[in-house]
Amino acid sequence: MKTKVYESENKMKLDEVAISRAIVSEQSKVMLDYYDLDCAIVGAGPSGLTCAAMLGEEGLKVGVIEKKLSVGGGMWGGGMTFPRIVVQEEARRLLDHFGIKYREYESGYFVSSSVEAVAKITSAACDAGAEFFNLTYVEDVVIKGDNRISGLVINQTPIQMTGLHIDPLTLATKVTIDATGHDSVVAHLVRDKGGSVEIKGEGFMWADRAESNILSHTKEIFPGLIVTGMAANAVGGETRMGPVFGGMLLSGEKAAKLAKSALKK
Ligand code: 48H
Repeated sequence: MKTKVYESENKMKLDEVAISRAIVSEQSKVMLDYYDLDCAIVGAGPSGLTCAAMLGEEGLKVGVIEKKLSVGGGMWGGGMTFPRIVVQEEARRLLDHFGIKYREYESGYFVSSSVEAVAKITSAACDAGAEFFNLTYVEDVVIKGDNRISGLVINQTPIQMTGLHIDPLTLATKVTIDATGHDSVVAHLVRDKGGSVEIKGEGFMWADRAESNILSHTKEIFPGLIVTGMAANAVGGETRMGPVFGGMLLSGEKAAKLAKSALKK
């Protein structure tokens, strides 16, 4: 019987421990470097991803903190699991910017694959140098005497899921973006601990109104904290829009512009 040959003279032999060391060593370097950020984006849905790509393209040090294993937030599922999203004319240039294909349905409704949209915006954010911390959730903020958010308190999602009593770690950030969608988590954290943030709550479905007003709700709501995407509409007391995503992309872009000018100050 012939014995299988697994090794040849010229081929590098893979060492399991070297693989482990490579992962731990590289991630430790990234974490040490990225625990001091220009901008922390909480939530990797469409608005957070767009913001990350745009800020990264400006050469800023951006970390995206996402509590789930996968990025993309509510965009993967399109409408009621049909993996298609609609984008209106105002945001079509952003589909072009990210190289997302689309087809025009009737007049002015541009339809794209939700999977392609998540993949391409994420790819743009990675290419632009944004670093992702997935399976990590924000559980608190750092606010000191200057009454400004200067850091985020983070922990690992599996720790939250298992209810283990393990203390979190803290990272420093000059600007924080709340891109946590309907829950507007960071805004709630600040308000619930006495920060002067007013959260009006999300309204009924009214797509045209929601999409028309989202940019006016995308703003700094507390020193060092900008809200974007569905979080902006939830904080601003605005209506919802269903699976039309132009506003999410435009809001992420505006949040990036606001963060950039805040960083210049
Ligand atoms: C880390 C967290 C935490 C936390 C939550 O919901 P998202 O997709 O957010 P947006 O605003 O970019 O997009 C909204 C859109 O998907 C949507 O829901 C629309 C258009 N709805 C319209 C309608 O009428 O219903 O993504 C938010 C992300 C998610 O991935 C969360 O897991 C993450 O934020 N997140 N990450 N720490 N504490 N809380």
